[in-house]
Amino acid sequence: MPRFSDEDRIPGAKRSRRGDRAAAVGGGEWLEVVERVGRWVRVRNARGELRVMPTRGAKVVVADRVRVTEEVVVETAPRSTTLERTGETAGTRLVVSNVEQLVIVTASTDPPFRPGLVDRMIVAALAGGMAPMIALNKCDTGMPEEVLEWLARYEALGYPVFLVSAVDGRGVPELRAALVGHSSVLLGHSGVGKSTLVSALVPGAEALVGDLDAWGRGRHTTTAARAYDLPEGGSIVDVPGIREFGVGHLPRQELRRYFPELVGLACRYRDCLHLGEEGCVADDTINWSERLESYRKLLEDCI
Ligand SMILES: Nc1nc2c(ncn2[C@@H]2O[C@H](COP(=O)(O)OP(=O)(O)O)[C@@H](O)[C@H]2O)c(=O)[nH]1
Ligand SMILES: [Mg+2]
Ligand SMILES: [Zn+2]
Repeated sequence: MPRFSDEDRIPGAKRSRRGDRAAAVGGGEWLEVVERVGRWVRVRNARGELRVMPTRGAKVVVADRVRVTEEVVVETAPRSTTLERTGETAGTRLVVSNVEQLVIVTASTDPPFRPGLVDRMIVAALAGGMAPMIALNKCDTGMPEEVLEWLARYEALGYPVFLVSAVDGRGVPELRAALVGHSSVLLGHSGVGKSTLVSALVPGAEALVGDLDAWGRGRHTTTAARAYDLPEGGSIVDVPGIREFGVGHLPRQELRRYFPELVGLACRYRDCLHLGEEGCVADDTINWSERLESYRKLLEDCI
């Protein structure tokens, strides 16, 4: 059994009137899921008070708004955005809901920068209704020219790029400015520094990480997705290191929509999949060949 008290609060928790209004509609209480570990969720009411309850089979993720009667989740509010991933072992999973921005956290060498993974995360963000942005963390350990070139290309596509260090603090004010007033999720390979960044952005977040022990999980590892309030307003969700991040749940005809450079190409056929079909101009038009390769590789897994 998790041990949490009602005094358990997220630093800077803001009162939201949304919950009060909605509860009047369905009966029971509308609560916001701020953390999920296995079959348990930590929820928050409109006054910022936290408590823990079992999901009892309800499919809920962090940032869901749920209606609860007698400590049972009976309804999940429609989601404004969804972040889904497909893995070979786990199938398609919902990672988090209702967040506006997806911050793709990367490092240049530890772990290495992987443009293919960045491409998949951009696709997942756009497909789920989120705005993607990229943070290169660990800039205190160097910024290889090759990685900066990749990032400049992503920036040219319209995705904001932040060069940060969670350790020496560089770039953190700029990143913070992009997060304030919005809900965001940090996503990236394990070890890129997501949890360290959360600590740099949210004073007191570190203290909260240790209490995962209460769920019977190990210390120092992020085993749960968890939402934190920014002191200046807005929230960020830290999710566990994700090993498999596929977008194979997307339909083949839909994938090209999430590659802006493929939209509006003058191919002969309007439903051209840009695989080099007759009259396809993708190879002649796209000068960033790795992105085209990325698209084609992802298309193989699409349904
Ligand atoms: N040099 C350096 N190390 C960092 C930085 N951010 C995180 N780290 C280190 O990288 C390791 C992984 O960080 P963590 O936050 O657990 O990564 P996560 O798995 O993405 O949550 C830890 O040893 C951190 O101390 C940074 O900006 N610079
Ligand atoms: Mg972590
Ligand atoms: Zn084409």
